[in-house]
Amino acid sequence: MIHLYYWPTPNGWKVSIALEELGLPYTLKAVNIGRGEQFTPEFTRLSPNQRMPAIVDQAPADGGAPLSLFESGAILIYLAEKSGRLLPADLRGRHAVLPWLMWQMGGLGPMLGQHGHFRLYAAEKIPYAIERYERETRRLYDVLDAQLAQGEYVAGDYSIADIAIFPWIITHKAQGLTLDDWPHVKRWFAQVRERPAVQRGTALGKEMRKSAMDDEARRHLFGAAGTVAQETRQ
Ligand SMILES: N[C@@H](CCC(=O)N[C@@H](CS)C(=O)NCC(=O)O)C(=O)O
Repeated sequence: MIHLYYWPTPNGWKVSIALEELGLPYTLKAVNIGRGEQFTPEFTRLSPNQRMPAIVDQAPADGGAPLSLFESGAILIYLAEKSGRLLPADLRGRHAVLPWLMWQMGGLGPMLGQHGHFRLYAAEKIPYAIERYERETRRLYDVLDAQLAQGEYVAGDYSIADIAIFPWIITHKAQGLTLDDWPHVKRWFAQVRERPAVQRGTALGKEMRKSAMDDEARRHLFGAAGTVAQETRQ
């Protein structure tokens, strides 16, 4: 059994989708990031970066003590290796997938995260920041579109690279983008969205997400600066 520390956001969906795809049994442990549960001492022991997702595998393959992991990319590799699926074992297949996983972790996720923040959530709308991250977001979509022009999935067969990237593409409307600008991404997105495991993974905990971005959530997620700016605006 795997304990999944989770809140329904793109980084959380990567792991819920992978668990559903792999059919691994798991128990949901909600981490309400809008209420600061990522900062508790118990959760910090599992995820020193105080971000979800995290997992604890109660039955790791070596038969040893429960194994805990943070960082969604590392978790995806672990789950793929545990089940021998979604990450090819051969040298070339494996190292076709891993660069795209790292591209998502180091580029697509952080840049879209910043774009979304400055566009939607920042109390002060700073044109320079919005334009800078929108330019980078569009460049990354161009890169993904060029890659998907060459094959059905991101790197060979459907893999943890697709699973890492897909949840961030879900956010395209909130990012003010239309997939019509990237036809190969649009085709791939529609295809991946049809997968039953993807639908189950992204539906996990949907009801928990009802609470809006209120002042308390802003304080936990954006810190004192966000709160001060918000209060000044009122
Ligand atoms: N690189 C990390 C990023 C995780 C991350 O940023 N999670 C966000 C939600 S999508 C979070 O926990 N935010 C809480 C906060 O900002 O305090 C990963 O991929 O696991």
